[in-house]
Amino acid sequence: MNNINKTTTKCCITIFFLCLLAINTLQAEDGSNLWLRSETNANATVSANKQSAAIDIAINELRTQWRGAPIQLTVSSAKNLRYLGNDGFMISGNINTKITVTAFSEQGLLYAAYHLIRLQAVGNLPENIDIVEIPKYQLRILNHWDNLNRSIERGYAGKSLWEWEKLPAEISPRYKEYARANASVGINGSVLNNVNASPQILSAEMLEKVKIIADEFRPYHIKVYLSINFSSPVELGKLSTSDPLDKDVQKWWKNKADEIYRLIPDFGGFLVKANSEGLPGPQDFGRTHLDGANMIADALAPHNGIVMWRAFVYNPTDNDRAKQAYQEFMPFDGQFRSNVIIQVKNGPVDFQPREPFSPLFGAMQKTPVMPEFQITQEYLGFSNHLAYLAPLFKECLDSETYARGNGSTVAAATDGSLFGHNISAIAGVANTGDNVNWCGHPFAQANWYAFGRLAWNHNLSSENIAREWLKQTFTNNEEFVTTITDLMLRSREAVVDYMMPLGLHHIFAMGHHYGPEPWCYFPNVRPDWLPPYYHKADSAGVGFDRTEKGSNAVSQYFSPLHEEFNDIKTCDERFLLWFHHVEWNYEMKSGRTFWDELCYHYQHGVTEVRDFQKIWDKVEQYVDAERFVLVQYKLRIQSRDAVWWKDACLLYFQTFSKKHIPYDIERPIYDLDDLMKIRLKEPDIIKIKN
Ligand code: BDP
Repeated sequence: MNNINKTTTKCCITIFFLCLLAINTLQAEDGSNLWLRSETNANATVSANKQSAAIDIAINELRTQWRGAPIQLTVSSAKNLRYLGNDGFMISGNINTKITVTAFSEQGLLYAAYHLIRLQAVGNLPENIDIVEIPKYQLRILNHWDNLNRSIERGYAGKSLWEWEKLPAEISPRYKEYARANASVGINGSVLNNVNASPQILSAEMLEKVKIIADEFRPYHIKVYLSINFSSPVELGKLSTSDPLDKDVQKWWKNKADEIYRLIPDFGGFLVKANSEGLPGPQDFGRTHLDGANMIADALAPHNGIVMWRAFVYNPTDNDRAKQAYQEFMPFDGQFRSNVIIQVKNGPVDFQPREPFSPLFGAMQKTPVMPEFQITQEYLGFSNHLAYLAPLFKECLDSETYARGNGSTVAAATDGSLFGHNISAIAGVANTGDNVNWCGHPFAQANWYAFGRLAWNHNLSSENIAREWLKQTFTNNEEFVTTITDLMLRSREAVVDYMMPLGLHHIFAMGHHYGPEPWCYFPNVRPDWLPPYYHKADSAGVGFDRTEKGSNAVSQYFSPLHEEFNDIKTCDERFLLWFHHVEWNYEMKSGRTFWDELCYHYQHGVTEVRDFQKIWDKVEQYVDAERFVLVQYKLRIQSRDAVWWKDACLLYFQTFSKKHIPYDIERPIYDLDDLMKIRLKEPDIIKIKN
């Protein structure tokens, strides 16, 4: 570029930013403060009956942000407060005269402080307060799929927050900021490393580093957990086997647990992915998941640690992948040690934009089971697409399992209320990274927030969570909040529509899972890793027959769901292709043929995102320029991607249906042949799109 051009360019850029400033006088925000943006000059009067690191935090948060009557914090071990559990609290009083906060444990005071600050920030404080809050799940845990080299499996917001290379000497200020953000929404645990775990995480050197992070988190009552690799005794301990029934192996795990607890006395426990997707596990030695889980549980039991054993297991057999977790785990129900909890993904396959709930929820009754959600949007457009996930989480939690008749929702089956287990837990695969705004997309922060809020109270509505998040993260302006809440509530359904409507699933491009590749086929790849396994399109129709005549996955659900899903006439159309191979001409409830309905769903997804762009542009006056432009930019990507998805899927399925796309639907703008040539690698997507 010559100099004149350079100067002109510079001038243009300056004028552009001046214009932006003139249009938008709100101070630019980089999103680093998340939803914790209250002014900190309140100078409130706050006192407590005890002193501790956690109580100091509670006092400091209130002192700097609370604008109301003096607050007295009381922690008391009185018997009549036991029902509050470790995390619950009571708040009473009048916001103009005096407020009393009481808890059984210090962390209750911490959560109460954040509760009060939130109520104030969203304008929901009644004059007279009388609140009792007890979280629904005891353990509310983030799972980080972070590798030791700081890459993040399925992470779309930069590198891992854990700076292993600098630890233990240098301590990033973000450890505390992260802990604070979690505590503010009630999250109380973090699994620091990837479920595809390196054995090295348990080395003495790494444990010294983990200890530092645990120390940073402790005042915020975030417990640290680690994912372990089942063959650590061989890989790290140089034993000749990792057989769970071998005495030396058992001893190795006991010693390892002792070593960890010497460093981290409140260590939470282990998360285990075993015999899944090529990882080692007890079955390598002819043992079972039960043998493996109980052996690890015995090592942790003396320290009150727990084992979260994942049910995400499947093998390339003739058997329907969606049935395998249930088949593997149900026979062991009731035989696990009391400190084992089975961690089950929300759906039977894998974090798809929509799945029915996993039939293990409700079916496993004698063993505690915890739901695992994915907050990071591996299958929902990464950090490029705006998809508010509270509706997805709630769709699962509110699903009726019929395990004990009406009222046996997934939430009730897992929060301890239905089956009375001693441990209850819920996990979300984190979407955080070292990006300045933590999550990549400004709206992805809402999913972290929503996970925490629902883990605390799954009865909260998606709408209220969105409203409170928006008010704290952007502005209290009612027009903004109402308009964008509506957009958020529509956003996940829009993604389902332009990616995989009507029960379609796993038709993603191989590997990165970003774009569409329903045609993807390699002769040497496991069939259950390829889209045709899931959509089974042919000239007759499309969809996976899981009815009694097909794989019979419907039989894993209680009556009346079993029968409802089994019958194409009664099956919820949102799950139609999940359970049925549907003929192209099948008549849908709308009166349209199935093919037409499919086309309209894809179109609807595209139309929705275009509408989101318009809506966002209209609220420009309420948003600072930095975040406004970023969201606007990401919505453009999302719009283009939605058309890409629609064209790819409709053109591909059309090769089977041989039907025309209804004429009132936008014509494809891409050629199938060209779309089939796209080969994105994960780093490319991040580079191109960010
Ligand atoms: C799949 C992800 C893979 C994870 C796996 C899991 O593609 O990266 O390792 O889930 O949950 O969805 O273990």
